[in-house]
Amino acid sequence: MGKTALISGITGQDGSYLAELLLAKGYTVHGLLRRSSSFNTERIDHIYQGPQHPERTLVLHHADLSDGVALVNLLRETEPDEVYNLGAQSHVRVSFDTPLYTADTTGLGTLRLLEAIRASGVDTRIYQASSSEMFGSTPPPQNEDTPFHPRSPYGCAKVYGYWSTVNYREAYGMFAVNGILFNHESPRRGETFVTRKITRAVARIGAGLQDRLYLGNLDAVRDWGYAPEYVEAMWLMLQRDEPDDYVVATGVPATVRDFLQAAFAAGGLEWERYVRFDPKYERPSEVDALVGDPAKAERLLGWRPRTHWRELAELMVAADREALDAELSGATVRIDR
Ligand code: NAP
Ligand code: F7E
Repeated sequence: MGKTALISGITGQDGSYLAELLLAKGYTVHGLLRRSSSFNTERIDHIYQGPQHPERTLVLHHADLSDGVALVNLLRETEPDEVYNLGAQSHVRVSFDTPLYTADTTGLGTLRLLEAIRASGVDTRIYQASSSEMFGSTPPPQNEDTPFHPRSPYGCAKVYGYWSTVNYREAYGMFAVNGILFNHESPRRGETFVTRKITRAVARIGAGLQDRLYLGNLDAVRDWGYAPEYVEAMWLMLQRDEPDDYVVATGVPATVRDFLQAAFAAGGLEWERYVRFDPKYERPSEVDALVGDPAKAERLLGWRPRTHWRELAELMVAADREALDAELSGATVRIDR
């Protein structure tokens, strides 16, 4: 019998790659689907199996991290071996506009899921999607021992989720782990995160559909990796004998300006001609520099980053150009990247 997993956030960037990975490993995958007035399954449509599918290994269930009872029912119904909590209001700038909602979904949502595991009596392991945003203003390099100093409602909510996860491990002996992941991107990255906003603009400017790109702080330093590689680390953490917390990062710094320059160059464009500053995209308190030290994950999980920011910029520009060409010619846009 293959294993069973439950993923919150399966419709997001990471959830879609993780679902692919687990299906390839022979898992039955259950995904938590938020009710939306329009379709929100674009990232997983290529692996979707309808209710009439004879041997379904991917099943979606309407539920929400704000509804603790629904989580208990879902756990009882699916009896997963592994739970991956990837669901969150994950946009840092937006968290300043919706701080209470972000705290409820991203922070308390984690506690609801942990408590739902206890209440359901299901024997399972849980992965919590913790974030480098928890380090905030503590200078790099950041590792598992670096003190947290979050700089946004999102970062504060993730710190709450982190410590709740540690507490359930210590208090109840739960196999609960935190993956402290640094920024990771892909052609499936949400369109309002800075990397995708840039690579999508390169494709649109190249096609004559856009002539300006408005951005905020170009001096911020980030450690950008490739999302499909990062979901492998999530899975590896749940295969260990003992639960623990791990930083997942490339260790290679770049500024937003570096990424911008590389992406526009990949599109044969000079960024200075098109990019303008708009303070709207600045944060009330910024995280200046995040650069991770993945030594522990390398040593104990055997995980290593393979793709770095410049290559990432190039592959994301290529994917956005391909998707736009397909869209303009009326062909189906590929999502299986
Ligand atoms: P994402 O693309 O924004 O996906 C977030 C997912 O959460 C979506 O499936 C979304 O559903 C779901 N969601 C939002 N609110 C929910 C709620 N109330 N109940 C249930 N599900 C809800 O994020 P991602 O980049 O894949 O990141 C995955 C996780 O890792 C998140 O927790 C994020 O905070 C964390 N993280 C991300 C990074 C990164 O660089 N990508 C780094 C560190 C940590 P809809 O599709 O319906 O909106
Ligand atoms: O911003 C700057 C911005 O929104 C990166 C999430 O996945 O990673 C992500 O959070 C940097 C910041 O990602 C624009 O000020 C400039 O310094 O792409 P971002 P993030 O805030 O680092 C962490 C690890 C997570 O956990 C989060 O879930 O880019 N920046 N101009 C801009 N950012 C955006 N979004 N838009 C701009 O126009």
